[in-house]
Order: sequence, then C-alpha cells, then structure tokens
Amino acid sequence: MYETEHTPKPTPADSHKKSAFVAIVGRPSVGKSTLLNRLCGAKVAIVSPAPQTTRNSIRGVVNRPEGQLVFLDTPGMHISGKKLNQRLLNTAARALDEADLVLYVLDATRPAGMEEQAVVETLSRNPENISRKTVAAINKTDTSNGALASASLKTLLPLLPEDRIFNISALRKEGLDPVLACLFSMAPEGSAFYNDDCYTDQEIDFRIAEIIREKAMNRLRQELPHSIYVDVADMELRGEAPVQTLWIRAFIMTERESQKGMIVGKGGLMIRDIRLAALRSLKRIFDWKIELDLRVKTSHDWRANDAVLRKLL
Ligand SMILES: Nc1nc2c(ncn2[C@@H]2O[C@H](COP(=O)(O)OP(=O)(O)OP(=O)(O)O)[C@@H](O)[C@H]2O)c(=O)[nH]1
Ligand SMILES: [Mg+2]
Repeated sequence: MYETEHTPKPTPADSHKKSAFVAIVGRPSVGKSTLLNRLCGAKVAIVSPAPQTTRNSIRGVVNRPEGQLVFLDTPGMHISGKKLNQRLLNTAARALDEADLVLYVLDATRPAGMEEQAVVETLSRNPENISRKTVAAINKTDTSNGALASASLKTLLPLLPEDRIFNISALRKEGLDPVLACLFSMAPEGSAFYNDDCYTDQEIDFRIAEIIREKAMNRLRQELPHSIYVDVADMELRGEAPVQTLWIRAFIMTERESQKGMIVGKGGLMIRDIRLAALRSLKRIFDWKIELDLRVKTSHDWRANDAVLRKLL
C-alpha cells in the first residue's frame, strides 16, 4: 500500500558492471551517516552530535556508470556492558561479515585511543578484511588536517596499503570521488542489487520514526537523546492521488515518566518544535502531504527490555 518509487526492485543482469555491499564502520560520531547521505545524495540516515545516533544497519544505494555500491551504515562501535550497546556492536559486526568491502571511517579531530583500537580489532578478526576489503577515510579534514589519524592508522593497520587511505570532509562533500573510485576498483563484477532510481530500502514507518528521532535528539540535552525511541503507532494514506495525505500518529517514548516533561517543553513548545522540524523533513522525502500527530509516552527502562530491543534493532 505504501510502495513508492523508492521501493527496491530487482534489475536485469548486467554482466560487465560492478556491484558490491560496502559496510561503513567506525567509532561513534565519526560521521558515518553524514558520509552515507552525501554519497547517496539524499537523506538516508539520521545525524546528530550525540554518539550512537545510528541504531540499525541502514542501506543507501549509489549508482554510477561503473555500477552500483550498496552502503550499509552501521552503529558506531563502542564497547560497553549495556544491553543496547552490545546489540549495536553486534549489528555493526554482522554488517562487516556480510559486506564485500569495508569503508572504515576515522575522525581527524579526535585522538585514536582505546575505542579506535577496538574497532581495528573487530576489523582484523578476519585478515582478509584488511588485505582485500578495506578502504579508510579520514573524515572531518575541514577542521583538522588528518595527520594524527593518518599516523595512528599506520600503527594500527600497518597492512593497509597507503593508496587505500583518503582524507575527506563528508560535511563539505570533499574528497568523496576518489573514495568511490577506489571502492569500484575493488568491487567484483556483478549486476545491480536495486533499481537505479532507488537510494534506500527502508520501510516508510522506519524512515518516519528515524526523522522524528533525529529532530528530537538534536534538541534534547544530557542523557535524553539516548533515552528515547520513536514508535509510529498508526499510518493512513487518505484521499485520492495525486493529492493524498499521509496521516501519522507517532510517540516519542521515554525511559522514565520524569523525562516526559522535558520533551513536551514549557507550554508544549519543545514537542511542537520537534513536530514542525520533522514535518519539514518528511515533506522533502515523500510526495504526499503529511499530517503528524506526535505525543510522548513512557516505556519503562526500555533499553534493558529485550522485547523492545528486538523490535527496534
Ligand atoms: N566538521 C565536520 N563535522 C562532521 C563531518 N561529518 C560529520 N560531522 C559531524 O559529526 C557529528 C556526527 O555525525 P554522524 O554522521 O551522526 O556520525 P556517525 O558516525 O554516524 O555517528 P553514530 O551513528 O553515532 O555512530 C555530527 O554533528 C555531524 O554534523 C565533517 O566532515 N566535518
Ligand atoms: Mg550514524
């Protein structure tokens, strides 16, 4: 019922072109999702300054004359005993195993430290990952020259060939073409996985929930960005084409009752602001008119609740 022009469909085989799944991995907040969006030329994954914004493995498709690359954005790798974090790490590790190629993103503005070591260890579990599959992109070189990250990369991954290390700025869209060219040169020959007018395979309710979560995360402080998830409880396509309206009822779910007030805000101003920002984004993504009924609800300690985590991750 909600099929759009973005819904993936298989394409006929095209033998002399290349195609590959590319896992984008790295620490939290290095700019993986920003990079995915820039590569796809569309907003596929949500972005915020808070670490661990991405919670799922999100696909974005890039079509070029050379063929098709399907990028898998992954949650930032972060070692922690918490249930949610363990699941996020598993999601990233699974994407690594499934991918033909790996785009390993580093942050030029932050020293490597223990966290980078952990990413490298995960990558190195399969030696082929480094020798045949990995391309490294040192991101945020608009802010720092990347020399530090480049030096630590040489120590951490001495087997990674130098011509597979690139300086980029995802934010400014700088240095991305050489990265794509390198990935295509390493990709196997094969037919496209998706139609060439398709840039993501996400379900509509998931995209809506993510956009709302992004708007909320970017407006909330302290622990709150991590304490929420968004539940799209109901959707209905109303009216006749071409002037149809997608009606949505969604809930921002908090961990504790006491957090609801901060999301609603004084006189309801915060939730109104989140709702309007989400509407602006959703209107850019979908062709329908959008009506959004947005409320706040509590799902006690959901980050430790397996049933909720299974649904979300
Ligand atoms: N200066 C600068 N900032 C960037 C660049 N790329 C991303 N950022 C910022 O870095 C922050 C994190 O970006 P994300 O794309 O959400 O990072 P991520 O790696 O997907 O983070 P997680 O999903 O939490 O693992 C945001 O505030 C971005 O605007 C860049 O090239 N330069
Ligand atoms: Mg992300």
